[in-house]
Amino acid sequence: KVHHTLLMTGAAGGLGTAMRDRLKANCEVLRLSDRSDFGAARAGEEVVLADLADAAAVDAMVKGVNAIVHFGGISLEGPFEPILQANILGVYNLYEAARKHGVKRVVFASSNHVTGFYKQSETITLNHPARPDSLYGVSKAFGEDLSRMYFDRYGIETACVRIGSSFAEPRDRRMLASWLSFDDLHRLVTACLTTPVLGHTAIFGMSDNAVTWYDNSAARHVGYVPQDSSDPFREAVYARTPEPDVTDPAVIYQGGGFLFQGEPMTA
Ligand code: NAI
Ligand code: 15L
Repeated sequence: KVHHTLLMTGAAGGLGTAMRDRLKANCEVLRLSDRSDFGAARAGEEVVLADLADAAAVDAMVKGVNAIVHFGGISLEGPFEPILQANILGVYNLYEAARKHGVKRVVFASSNHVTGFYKQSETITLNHPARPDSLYGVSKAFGEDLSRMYFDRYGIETACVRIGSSFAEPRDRRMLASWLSFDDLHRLVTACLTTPVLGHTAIFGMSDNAVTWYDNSAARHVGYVPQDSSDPFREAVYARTPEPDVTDPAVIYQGGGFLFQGEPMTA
């Protein structure tokens, strides 16, 4: 166990719930946080409720931890104000607290929506510029840039994990390319927490899917080796979902349906 006390934000959410028990293997004490109540601490846990927009609460949440897995925030496209509070002000508060309290490593849950305006016919590398598909995607791009500044200025290492679609199973045809199993997510977070020199890096978070839009070769130093694949789900997903309309932007672009949330597109 590399870290004594590990903080996981977003503990009440989907990934927080899935990672709660798994991350116990990575630390002596797992501190869990969310703004929503998710019940009492279990053995080996601490619970600190905090709204990410509240700098004082975030400071108290971060004080005394050795590393952070940051899942907390708005996880879908929607009105700007909550995104601003949770994902922009919130990530600033988190890094300020990390700087003040000497936390040296963060795993930041970024998103495939940072690059959602690349086409599904393209395989993108980590050197491709961001092309966010939504205000949500822009907020994650902000977190990626902010964390780079905190690395360059203060030496806080961060892996910006551009999670594809992390659910129990791939739900549709798009997720056959973007799916990240919970076990692979845990492998990826573990690699980010334990690789000797992380630096500042982005890394796409996907399982070993046959169809993929993502090339992680610029992040080999992280040592992430996925062991699951969406491939065994392919036939069942094809059988229960309609033939894709290849003129539909949700099928053309990697971000899928996120392009259609918010104000309608004009182009
Ligand atoms: P989720 O929406 O289920 O969980 C997010 C949690 O953050 C919620 O429990 C919510 O209460 C908390 N939260 C929201 N605003 C907050 C605030 N202002 N202060 C404190 N807590 C706040 O999302 P999920 O699926 O668990 O995702 C976790 C993280 O991973 C999110 O940052 C999301 O953007 C990112 N991600 C997830 C993907 C997935 O496939 N599940 C894909 C790409 C990124
Ligand atoms: C995300 O960023 C969301 O947080 C998640 O709920 C999924 O919608 C995922 O992307 C996706 O693209 O499938």
